[in-house]
Amino acid sequence: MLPRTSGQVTPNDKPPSPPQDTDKTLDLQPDTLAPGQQLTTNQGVTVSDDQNSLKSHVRGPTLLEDILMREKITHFDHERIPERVVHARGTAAHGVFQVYESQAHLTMAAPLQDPTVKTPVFVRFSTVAGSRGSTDTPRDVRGFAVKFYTPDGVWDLVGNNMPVFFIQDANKFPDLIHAVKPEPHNEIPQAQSAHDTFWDFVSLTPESAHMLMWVMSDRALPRSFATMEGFGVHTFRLVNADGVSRFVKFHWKPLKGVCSLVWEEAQLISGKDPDFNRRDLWESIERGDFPEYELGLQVVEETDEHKFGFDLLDATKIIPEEVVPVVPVGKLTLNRNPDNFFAETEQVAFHTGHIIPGIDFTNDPLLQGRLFSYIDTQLRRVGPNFHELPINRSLRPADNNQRDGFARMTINKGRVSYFPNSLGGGCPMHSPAAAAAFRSVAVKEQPGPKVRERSPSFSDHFSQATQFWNSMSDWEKDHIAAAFAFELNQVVDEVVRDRTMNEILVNIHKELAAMVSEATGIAVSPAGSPEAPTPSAPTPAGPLRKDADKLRSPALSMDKPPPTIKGRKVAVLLGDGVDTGEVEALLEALSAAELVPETIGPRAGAVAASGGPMKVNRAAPNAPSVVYDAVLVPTGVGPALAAQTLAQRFLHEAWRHGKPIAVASDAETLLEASGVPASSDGVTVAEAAELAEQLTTDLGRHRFPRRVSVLRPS
Ligand code: HDE
Repeated sequence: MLPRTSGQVTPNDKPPSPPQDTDKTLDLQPDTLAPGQQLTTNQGVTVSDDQNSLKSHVRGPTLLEDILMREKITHFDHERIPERVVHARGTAAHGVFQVYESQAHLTMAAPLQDPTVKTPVFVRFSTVAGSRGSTDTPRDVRGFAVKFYTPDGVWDLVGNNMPVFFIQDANKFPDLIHAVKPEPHNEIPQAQSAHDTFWDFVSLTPESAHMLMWVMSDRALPRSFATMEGFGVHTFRLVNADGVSRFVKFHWKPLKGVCSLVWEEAQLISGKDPDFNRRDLWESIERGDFPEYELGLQVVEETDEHKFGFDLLDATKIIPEEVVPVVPVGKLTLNRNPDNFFAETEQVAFHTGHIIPGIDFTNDPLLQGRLFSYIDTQLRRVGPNFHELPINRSLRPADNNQRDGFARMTINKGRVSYFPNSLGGGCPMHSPAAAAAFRSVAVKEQPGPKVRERSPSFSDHFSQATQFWNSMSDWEKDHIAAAFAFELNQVVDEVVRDRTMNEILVNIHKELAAMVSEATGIAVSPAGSPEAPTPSAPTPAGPLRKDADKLRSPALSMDKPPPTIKGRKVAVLLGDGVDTGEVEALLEALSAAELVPETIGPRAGAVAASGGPMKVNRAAPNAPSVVYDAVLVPTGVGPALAAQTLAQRFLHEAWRHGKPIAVASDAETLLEASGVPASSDGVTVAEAAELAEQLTTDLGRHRFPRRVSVLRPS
């Protein structure tokens, strides 16, 4: 290891929660500091008084001499680093990755070799558009960035929860982001695409049609980071020890299945608990319910590169799973929360260019631009020695002739900082023969003139958007159409609204266009969709694919029951008069089903139960229904709650958002008062003994999304 000059830090005496020592955890320990007994300055001098500044007399002015106050306040003044220009809002966790079987036939990548090896990882999830302090649940793409600390160096797989992107060429990224971020004159709206500039840009950019379908679907509203997929998006390469290269798409499949919120719920959560996803991740790890994902590979032989009808280098396209199956090769487990948000989550620096032997790039022009952008942003945001920060540093010590720069920590010995040299014995020397050295795949590039052009193989912008629509269930289509309608109804400019309808939506599907037209009042032009390329678009679409209407990929639909409901939160509404035995049995049954029940009382503290005071977890005004997955009302509280507007709203919202509801027979009046039809799917009125079981069964469906028409709100 390189010598660490860690100043005043002492080994962390607080065990990580839960104890999970990976090589990276051990590597972080010398830099991890638990609070000590005595307050010191940054120079290690003991502080006598940290509450009062130094003054000329007791009511006099503060003295410039006050080194203690000046050190404290100037450090405070410099506490912030620039937030990420995109993906500013995020949260992260430590974990491990373990391959099921060696993939040496495909790749030399260290984490994919030995099933007995656990590779430490740090994973950061994020939203894209909002600032660092924005809410967790806007309609947005989620980042899914994984840093693998391998013996061959750091590998970053910087992906999203959607497998495609808005644009095909990195040169357009600043335009896309300027369009989606708050508008520059008034910095409104925060963390939303529902405004004129975003729709102006995308309606002029038909290549974004496929991505728009993903963003307008409930995929943009994950229930939990543990219930969303991850994708490397671009086609990468896997390279084996013989130098054979194959194309690959990386997938993360959550073992809890893919589950989302519904839009109205997501909006309410933004106010009630803006840290909803962050809290969920933190709490689930603290209680030992570790989020797990399988790494899946879609591998394509080089000889098959051109057999798909679209270009593998085009990041607006998926390879449907039905065409090339996603093969699960290993498991990622997130098992430890960071000790310090800033030092770890904020300072972690991902870069698509951080790869290791066994992985390589393709010519995807979006990926090529990212290779430039990420290192550039880290230099600006964290500084030239970002790689030395504990969270970023490689387990394999960096050893080269790069020197100096702000906040350099490594103390490089000797007089030699160049290569070749003889004064340093030629060290550190490069390794032309070492098997583990990184070498770019010797791809044969086609000769030709330099051009600023898009390949014609990138011009089919609508077929896969149509395929997405075709693959949805009825309620998913409703939610997508309602999302487009919501966004377009926030757009003021009539030209932008009309162009989105008549140059984008009608080309995706006439049914979608009709549904959005009905909800927005934007007329579908009688001329129909333009078969010719859009004249106003800088990257016009090619001719529409004639068989697009037949394309389907069932894997795209979220209309599937999740494989497990472990960790779902159940609200148990209590009040004075509940039966102690009944409530205890219910809570036990819910916990036995691996659910997380929380009792809610009319006030903090306890309710008067039959067996004496019964403590509640939360008070009703602090416990909105939107942060729970299901509701249970035991015997004895329904009649009193029926008269309370807070309780009525709780039940009604849970019902509107499709959540399972189970109430004791005496709570039917509460359902009535709340406007919840007792006959709805997923609503149970039963004897207490049956409530927990029925609720558990219904949670197996996640939600009952057909209860309310989101296109025609009641
Ligand atoms: Fe990023 N992106 N991106 N991006 N991206 C950043 O890097 C960029 C793109 C993604 O948790 C920035 O450290 C360009 C696609 C994630 O720290 C920046 C282009 C995908 C994260 C940047 C893209 C992503 C970022 C801002 C178009 C999915 C958060 C701060 C060519 C495959 C990582 C930073 C974290 C962050 C540039 C498009 C994923 C500026 C130029 C496509 C998950 O470098």
